[in-house]
Amino acid sequence: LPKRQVNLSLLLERVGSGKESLSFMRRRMRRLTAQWAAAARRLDERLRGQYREQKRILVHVGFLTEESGDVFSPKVLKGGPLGEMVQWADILTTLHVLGHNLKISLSVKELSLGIPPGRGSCPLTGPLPFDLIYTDYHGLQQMKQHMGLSFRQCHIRVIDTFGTEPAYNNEEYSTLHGYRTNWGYWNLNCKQYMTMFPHTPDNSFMGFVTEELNQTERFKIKRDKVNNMAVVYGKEASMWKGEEKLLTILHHYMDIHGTVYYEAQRPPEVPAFVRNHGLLPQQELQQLLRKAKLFLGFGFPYEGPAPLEAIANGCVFLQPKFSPPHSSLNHEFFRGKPTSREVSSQHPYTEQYIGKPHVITVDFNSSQEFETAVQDILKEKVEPFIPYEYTCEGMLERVNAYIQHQVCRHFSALRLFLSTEASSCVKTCRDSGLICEPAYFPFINNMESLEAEKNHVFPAVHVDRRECFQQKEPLLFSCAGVSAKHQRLCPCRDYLHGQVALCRDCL
Ligand code: U2F
Repeated sequence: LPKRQVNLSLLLERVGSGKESLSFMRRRMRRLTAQWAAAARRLDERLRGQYREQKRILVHVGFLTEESGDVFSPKVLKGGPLGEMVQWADILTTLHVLGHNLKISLSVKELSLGIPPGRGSCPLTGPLPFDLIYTDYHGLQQMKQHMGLSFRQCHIRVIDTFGTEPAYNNEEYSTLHGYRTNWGYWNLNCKQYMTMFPHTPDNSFMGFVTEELNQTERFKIKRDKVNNMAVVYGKEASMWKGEEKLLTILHHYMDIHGTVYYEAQRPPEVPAFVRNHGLLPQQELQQLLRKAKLFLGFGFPYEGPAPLEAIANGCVFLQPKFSPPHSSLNHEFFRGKPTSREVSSQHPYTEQYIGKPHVITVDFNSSQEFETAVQDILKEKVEPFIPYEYTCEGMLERVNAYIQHQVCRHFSALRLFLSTEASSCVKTCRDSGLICEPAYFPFINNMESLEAEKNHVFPAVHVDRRECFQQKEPLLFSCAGVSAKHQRLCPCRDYLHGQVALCRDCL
């Protein structure tokens, strides 16, 4: 049994502090130490006696390497994206706390030292020194370039914020059918891609954690909440652009705070009535959120950690509905990402998995709807809330389950559905309170049918011809796939409340 490691000093040392991104991650790890330790103890109590293996794990953070250009690090203190840093800090901590044997690589040189020459090549000349490798798309590319990426691909896990759908992942299919992007077509098992939110169950949901409150903090929040205080989501002034009208409406009801980065002598372009604090350290942002009643998003950034932090601190998250939804087909930001997922609001996870009273999603084109939402929020009393899967215990539980038995195969959980036309299996299962489980596809791909074809919506029934089609290419089994001409055969399963990645009998 690997021993839990609740002392993070060795981990902090290994992460180092060569640049701002690493310092940000270290600060986060340090701040959350006690929370991780308490969670590890609780999980141990629950999983007592369960067999676990200690794995040798290499973590190669590709996007932070100099070789990939590392555009993130210089912007850490200037309003650049921090979500990825939050997630990597939490992944490293999870693997460390679970007691695995961890090696961290932040450059191509370290990567090559980790995998001795020849070891990665095919046929394998010796055993790989790792059981698992966590990396990202940049890292994958580097492994291919510098070591031929010929070691057994099943060792690899790719941290992939927005996810990769099967149609994009399969090289031949993506090329033939217009799903080829710069990122995709690695022919991995799609479960090897691990996402920031549970987008499609074709991928594994990795997630991150949200800071939890103790009794005293909960009490203080209740006592100190300022009912008419709002914080706007957006570290860059560009994220506020064009929103003066809504800000003016909001200002009738509430004091508006912001955390927009700006350079000395150059005040940010936000209305004068906004109280801008400048970019805050994470800890100080938490304090601000504890006082605020409302956290307001204007549509960008998509799917970041901040709304979960706001909800955890007792704010209501008010965000715009997107209709039509944003996707790689119609929006610059998603263009070229290996997914067709339709993003229905700034933060679909909070919309679909949390909802009212913590999350209000309305059409911001209607000032009336916006104003009514603000009025309702002022009347509502809301408690702090964190979905279990975003707590330290939830993340430890999930990642432990992935590492010890990645794919869930409890057949008692399988339920079969025929979708309506133009509906994905993600939606079909969700409409019945279940989740699509791609691991079951091979077992339901055995209908009496004339043909087997490579098509990412098969197995399915043709709507007009009432013909059944089977799937010929296992890599194309897809929860996400949609076709107006087909009703899909969908394998669904139940899931643990607050831990959508795991089925009820999975632990
Ligand atoms: C997302 O990236 P972002 O970094 O833009 O996501 P946010 O939700 O804005 O914030 C991430 C963290 O920044 C912290 C805050 C969050 O944990 O505590 N922070 C802070 O420390 N000080 C401040 O003043 C304000 C925020 C997403 F995560 C990425 O995957 C995407 O690439 C990106 C674009 O969609 O959005």
